[in-house]
Amino acid sequence: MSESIAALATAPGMGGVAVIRLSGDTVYDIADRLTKLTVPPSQRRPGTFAYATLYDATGGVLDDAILLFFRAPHSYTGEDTVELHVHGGQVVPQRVLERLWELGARPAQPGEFTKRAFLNGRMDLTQAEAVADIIAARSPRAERAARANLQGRLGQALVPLYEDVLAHSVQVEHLLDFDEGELPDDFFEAAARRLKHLAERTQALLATWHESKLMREGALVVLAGKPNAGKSTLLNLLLGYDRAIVSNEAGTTRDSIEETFLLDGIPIRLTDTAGLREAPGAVEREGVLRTKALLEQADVVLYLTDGTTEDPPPEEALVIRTKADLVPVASDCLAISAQQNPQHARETVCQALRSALKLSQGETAHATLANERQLALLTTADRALREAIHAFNQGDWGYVPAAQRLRAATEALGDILGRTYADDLLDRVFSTFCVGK
Ligand SMILES: Nc1nc2c(ncn2[C@@H]2O[C@H](COP(=O)(O)OP(=O)(O)OP(=O)(O)O)[C@@H](O)[C@H]2O)c(=O)[nH]1
Ligand SMILES: [Mg+2]
Repeated sequence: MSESIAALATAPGMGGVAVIRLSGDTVYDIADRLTKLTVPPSQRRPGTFAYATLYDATGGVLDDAILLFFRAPHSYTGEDTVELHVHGGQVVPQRVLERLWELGARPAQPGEFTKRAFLNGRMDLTQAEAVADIIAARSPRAERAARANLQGRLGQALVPLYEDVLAHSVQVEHLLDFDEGELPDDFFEAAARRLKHLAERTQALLATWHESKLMREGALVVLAGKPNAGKSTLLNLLLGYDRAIVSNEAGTTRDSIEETFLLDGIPIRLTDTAGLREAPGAVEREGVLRTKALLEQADVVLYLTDGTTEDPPPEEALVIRTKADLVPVASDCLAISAQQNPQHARETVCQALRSALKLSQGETAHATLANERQLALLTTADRALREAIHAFNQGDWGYVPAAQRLRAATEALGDILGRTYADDLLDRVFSTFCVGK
């Protein structure tokens, strides 16, 4: 028995149409009682729709709506599903939902429709997570990566890996029953060699995390330097509009300013700061303190210097010489003139950022890890594989620990896909979803 659940699937608020999704065993009884159609919903063919008036308990009209009919297992959740397209706004969707509670449905938990899709075998756990990622995507590139995972790209990389590790694990368990004398001479060496290939595959997948994380969380890029170095000018240039005040007065920017722009689909949180100096006033001094705190958090510090002062840049900062039109520049440094050649300045800085952030050129065509859960489990699997290799390299007395590490690796890989799961894992995964998805 699967309780019937309902929720608003569209964003609440003003809108032409609101979609209410209803899924579970009793949705056709509910839909029959909600409408007075001559051919009631329960008699309709799946994949069709009907225009219907919806009624409250006293026979009063709630709304007129379009109803879409789905039958298990051919629906998103894999259960009987009715979708109601009602008028949007503050009142109608709420009243229709209240009527559905009267008729026996209950409010869906966040992500519960997708959780049911997973439990009914409509998708693996990486695909379920990809649904939330599509909704959360902040750039078209992040959306494309999530869509690829929804279509199963990560699963397609993981399933064969899981099955190969499982096959090794089963084989090793089986051989535990034998005497060492009965094993082929090079057995341990050969096993270690085969596992090494598997570990290479886990490591290749682990390496996709860097870019994936940047795609979802973006990078913090801090513009720092002495007052008047041209930080705010560069911020405006990169954003493409005049966000910060620019003036030849030193100490113009006092509070930090953060705005986001997309670089190859990666959200760059660009932060302009108060120029670093022994500030004369209390406000500017506070600004300088904030700048110093930001330098600690930055993924990349762009340290701007206009060549008029000798100022040692902070460690690991990317130094950019500004105002190249005014003061001659040594040929070996990264130099820009935002005033004379803004196009070139912008491209130079973007190129420097690409290499500092180690962004690969072009679209990601391979499977990528999508979140910390997947990363933690794959790291566990990778470590277990390497420990198994190490154990095999110890010869026969490493045999039992190797078998145990292979079991651990299999389990971790299976957990990523949701082959095995505990309820609290599912709660954690789906609680981050929107209600109605
Ligand atoms: N000639 C020339 N002047 C520039 C260039 N870039 C910036 N400036 C000028 O330098 C002055 C300072 O620029 P800002 O961008 O305000 O400098 P800042 O680093 O933000 O300064 P503070 O906010 O005071 O720390 C302004 O008068 C700009 O017009 C450039 O490439 N060439
Ligand atoms: Mg400034």
